[in-house]
Amino acid sequence: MRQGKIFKAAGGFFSLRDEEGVKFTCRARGILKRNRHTLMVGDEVIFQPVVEPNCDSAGEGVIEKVLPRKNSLRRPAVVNVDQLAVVFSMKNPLCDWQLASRLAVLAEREGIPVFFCFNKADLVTADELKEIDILLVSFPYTYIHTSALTGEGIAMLKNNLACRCSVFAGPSGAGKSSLLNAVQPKLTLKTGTISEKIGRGKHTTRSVELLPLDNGGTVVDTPGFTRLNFADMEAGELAHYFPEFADLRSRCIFRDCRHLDEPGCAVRESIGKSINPLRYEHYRFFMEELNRQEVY
Ligand SMILES: Nc1nc2c(ncn2[C@@H]2O[C@H](COP(=O)(O)OP(=O)(O)OP(=O)(O)O)[C@@H](O)[C@H]2O)c(=O)[nH]1
Ligand SMILES: [Zn+2]
Repeated sequence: MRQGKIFKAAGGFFSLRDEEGVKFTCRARGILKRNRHTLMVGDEVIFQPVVEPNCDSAGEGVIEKVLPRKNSLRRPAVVNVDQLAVVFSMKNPLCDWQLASRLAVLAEREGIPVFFCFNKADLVTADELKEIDILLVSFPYTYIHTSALTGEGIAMLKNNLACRCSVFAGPSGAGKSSLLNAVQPKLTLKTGTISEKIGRGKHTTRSVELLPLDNGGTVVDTPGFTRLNFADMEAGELAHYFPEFADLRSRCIFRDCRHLDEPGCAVRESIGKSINPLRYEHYRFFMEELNRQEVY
């Protein structure tokens, strides 16, 4: 028996790398299927090699057991994620700050650390950059400026990705694939606008795959999106996913304060101080959305 990690799943076959990085193509043992245990990209598994690999082809094997997961993302469907790299562009397209908060909430819910990557730094003036930074500083997350075009920030980004599994997410056209190509040119991911990608006859949706970096990290590039919903989240959970509320929540007069219109709300009293008004606006917007979800 050997241990491996699934890096790709398609049509009932799972591609995995063992601890030495050797590739195997495996099927799942029947019992796993009967128990409806869905194997996912990122799963650590115990497998039995059946055919050893040679220089032309991967080995073959059977997956016997799945090890416990530390977290799981729904979109993209990946498990055991170490961090979420949220990529936005400073311009073309402009940053959708609400979408940035939304992605952060979804990651917080899974306990996945987030960092922001603000790309296309080459397209903004010094004044525009200053405005972006004022907003960024109020987000309780680390961030870097990058340009896939000039190489700014790429070394720092690469350092950030070493020895862990990072999922890249963000709107279409922000430059996720371009950044990953800049980090490791041999990845040769497709880049361009959606119409360019379609025009070249390429698929815009890619299957989820863990891509290995030469610094020991793995990355998952995901197709861009513009809308994401909170699925099965309850309104009462939301405040827990705004880390800047953490120290304040216990100071609200009402224990079940939802930080909306209740008197003596420490969160609301901190708006404009430790809480950025825009972040609070996102909180209110998401609360309304979750309350609507609960009614229907
Ligand atoms: N000026 C400039 N253009 C960039 C930069 N990074 C990417 N681009 C361009 O932006 C467009 C979109 O880049 P992609 O890397 O395909 O964006 P993506 O986020 O992977 O997009 P999807 O695959 O649709 O989600 C391409 O035309 C890139 O050449 C950058 O740092 N500066
Ligand atoms: Zn409150």
